[in-house]
Amino acid sequence: MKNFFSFHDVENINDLLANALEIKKNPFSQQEIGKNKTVGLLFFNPSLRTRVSSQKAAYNLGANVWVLNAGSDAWTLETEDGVVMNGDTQEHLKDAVRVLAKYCDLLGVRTFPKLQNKEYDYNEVLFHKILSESSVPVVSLETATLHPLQSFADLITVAEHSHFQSERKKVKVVLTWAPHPKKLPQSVPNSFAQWFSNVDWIDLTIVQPKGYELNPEFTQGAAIEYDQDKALEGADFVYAKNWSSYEHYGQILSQDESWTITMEKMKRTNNGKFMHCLPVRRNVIVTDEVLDSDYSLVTSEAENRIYSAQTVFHELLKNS
Ligand code: SN0
Repeated sequence: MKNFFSFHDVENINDLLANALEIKKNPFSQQEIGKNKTVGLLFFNPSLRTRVSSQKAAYNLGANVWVLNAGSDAWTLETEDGVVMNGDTQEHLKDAVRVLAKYCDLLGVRTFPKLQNKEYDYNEVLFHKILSESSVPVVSLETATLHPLQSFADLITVAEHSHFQSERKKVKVVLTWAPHPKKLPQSVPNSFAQWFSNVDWIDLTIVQPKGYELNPEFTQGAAIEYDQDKALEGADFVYAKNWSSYEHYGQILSQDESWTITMEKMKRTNNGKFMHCLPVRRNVIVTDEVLDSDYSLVTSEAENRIYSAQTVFHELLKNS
């Protein structure tokens, strides 16, 4: 692994998962890996779990950490090349990244999509500019189209709550669209689909209203449904998430409350568990009753963000 941007950077998912479960059992056993090393975390967008779990992951490895919120506590960065910078932007992204890479051995970066130009977002222009200027490995802390550390944490969580190894039976995971008042990225569901459709002990179903189909590049191998009640039948895990339309790019096409996950809907499942990456809009995506019940794994997923980050940082720092 040279950088960490998507599932394609993982050589063997079952090995990476086994490493994460091992690291979780013994999180402080590899402190020599991070000795005299620094992890830099650069945020262009807000964060709660990603920021703190990445810090914790680095500390567990014995590394130092700095965090910079480029959106609020740094110079306003210019991202376009070749511009005459006589306006509001104060420093070019190129210069900032070249310098920041000198201050760390690993650079984590968060960049959200603007949801205005599909091509710009799906070409991951900002992330690639950062990658090309960084002299150290770069880890995605969520980009315009993917959120791989979240998907990896979700996979750790599903593995911990599955009996797949003993029963040799596939686990049914349902990714369902749910309503939301704002237009949100497709990063979390794209990434979830990419990871979960590539794991041989998982059967993934994706259910959404018409017009909310994700980019097929990420959903290959998953069953695609439009009837939520039907999709939930027999589910072992229900992963709810809102996303804006990919086809009608960035638009909200529906706010249909009948897609909110309720206890009644959870009862259709195979005693299934509820999952969401957080932050969650309570009683919009899912009811309080489900979130506060034993069905909910959301806090465990967030806890596992430490171990997904630590496993990936470990892979990248061990060679640096
Ligand atoms: C982000 C998203 O990609 O959907 C981050 C998820 C890890 N979520 C939000 O932006 C939610 C914001 C809101 O208004 O609820």
